[in-house]
Amino acid sequence: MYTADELLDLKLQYDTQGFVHLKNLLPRAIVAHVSAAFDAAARRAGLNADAEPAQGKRYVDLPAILDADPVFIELADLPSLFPLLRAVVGEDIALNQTAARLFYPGPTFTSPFHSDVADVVGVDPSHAPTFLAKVHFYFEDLSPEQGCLAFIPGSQHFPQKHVNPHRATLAGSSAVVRVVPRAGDVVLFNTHVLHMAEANRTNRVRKSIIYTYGHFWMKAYPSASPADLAQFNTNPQRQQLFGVPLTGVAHFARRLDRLAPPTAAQRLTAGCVQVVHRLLPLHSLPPRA
Ligand SMILES: O=C(O)CCC(=O)C(=O)O
Repeated sequence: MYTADELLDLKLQYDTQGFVHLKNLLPRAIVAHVSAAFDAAARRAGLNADAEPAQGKRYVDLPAILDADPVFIELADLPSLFPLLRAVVGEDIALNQTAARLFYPGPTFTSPFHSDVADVVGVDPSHAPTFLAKVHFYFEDLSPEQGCLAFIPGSQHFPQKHVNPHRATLAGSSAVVRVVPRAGDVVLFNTHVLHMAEANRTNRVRKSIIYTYGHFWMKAYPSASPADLAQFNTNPQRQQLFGVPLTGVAHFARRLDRLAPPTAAQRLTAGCVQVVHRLLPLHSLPPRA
């Protein structure tokens, strides 16, 4: 667990550099459990995680990983990581997407240094540092040539097209930082910082778990919630994280620091507002001054 000062430092690093490499963050038992559950899920999907590439595919994301094993639910709000996630995303944090990925030996499948959100409409991600954060969890040591992440630190602040990602010599630039993770490490980054996965030049598949966090009011991918949402009935933090709506609480008002369930009066008011909206068509409302 990080102290309050360490959390402030990590958030400062995230805000300035756009990413943080959190070494040895996952407890050993979790690393072993994730590794076994990942391989079991791969086998169920008909893949041998340690075998040759699937025909023509550079990478495979295992389906419905949150249903595959309870450990993948645990990863979503791991006590050693979650306070930092809350700090960098905000109290309305919710899971937006998950992936359990096998990246086979060969060239990269990602675009050269890119932002995930450069084309989003209505938000300027260079001025929205809390918009979306991504976590790559590693449960095996990677070698430097095994499809590691590379970043251009601070580039999340740049205007569009400030960097030409196709410049042939960019990969060798002194501005580029590569992260070589070991089992138990986590890499957290702002999805707008310029980043990419490099080629996997080894003969071993790269395995990772990738969770993206946004805000409760955002539309999440189906991969961000397990099939059984009733399992969170007594856990309001997870209800928020996995996108369970609550009667009487607006999507824009969900906050981890306001987890108390709505009072009977709030539920009644919300119900009345809905009834009034249904009964009164828009044109019957008095015109605005
Ligand atoms: O390393 C990967 O699997 C993908 C890297 C990437 O571009 C991303 O996570 O957005």
